[in-house]
This record gives sequence, structure tokens and C-alpha cells, in this order.
Amino acid sequence: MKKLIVALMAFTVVFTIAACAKENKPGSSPSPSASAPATTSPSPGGAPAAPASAAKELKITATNWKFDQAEYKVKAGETYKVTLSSTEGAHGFQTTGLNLNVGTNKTVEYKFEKAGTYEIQCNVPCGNGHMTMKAKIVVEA
Ligand SMILES: [Cu+2]
Repeated sequence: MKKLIVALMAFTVVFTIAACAKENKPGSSPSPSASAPATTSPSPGGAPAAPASAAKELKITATNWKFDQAEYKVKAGETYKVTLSSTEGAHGFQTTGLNLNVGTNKTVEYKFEKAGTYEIQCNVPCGNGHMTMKAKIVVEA
């Protein structure tokens, strides 16, 4: 048992030294007054904005037991990153007439080909309001 502790301590020491050595790179920094940027305000839960991408976004938020909008509009021929966020309970949706299924807090890239109105339904058995948890995606030409 004692051996194990000693080994652990040795490991810790080695690791610490290695970490320090890494930080203190013998870099030629002639300006010791170089001001490091202040990092005092970590945004709470704020992930840095994702780099702009070609795909548009369609965000759908689910709660018990509805989607946040009755209709979601998209453009035909465009690819969207379809995100389903659930802020209450576990929900997903499937789409009548489209091969679009999105799970709880998942993002799926989908290209809406044909204009039309498509119904989405929750596809996770989520309780009392499950059967009527529906909305529409309107694909505009
Ligand atoms: Cu449901």
C-alpha cells in the first residue's frame, strides 16, 4: 500500500514538473509588459458563435406538450440545420411526407426539396399531451 502511495506521489511530481516545463517555454519575449487580454468575463454557458456556414438554421423548441411555433417556414431547395431543443421533457419529431426525424436536442441537416406544408409530430412518448403535440413545416417555393 505504501508503495502505491509513493508511486502516486512520484507520478504527481513528474506530472507537475512536466506541466511547468511546458508552460515556461524558453521563448524570446523581449517585452515583459505585453498585456495579456483580460479573461475575467466568461460568458455563462456561452459557447463561441459557430463559424458561419452555408446551411441555414431551423430551430424548433419543444416543451410539454407543444412546439414553440404552430408553423415553421423554410425555403424549398435550401439546406437547413434542423435543431430540436427540448426545454421540458424529452421530445423528438417526425415529419409526414418528409424523411425528416430529429431527436431530443439533436441537429440534422436536411434539404427541403418540394414546396408544401408538412406536419411534424412528436415521436417520443412523452405523456399526456403527446398525441396532440404537432406543428407544421411550411416549405415555400
Ligand atoms: Cu411526445
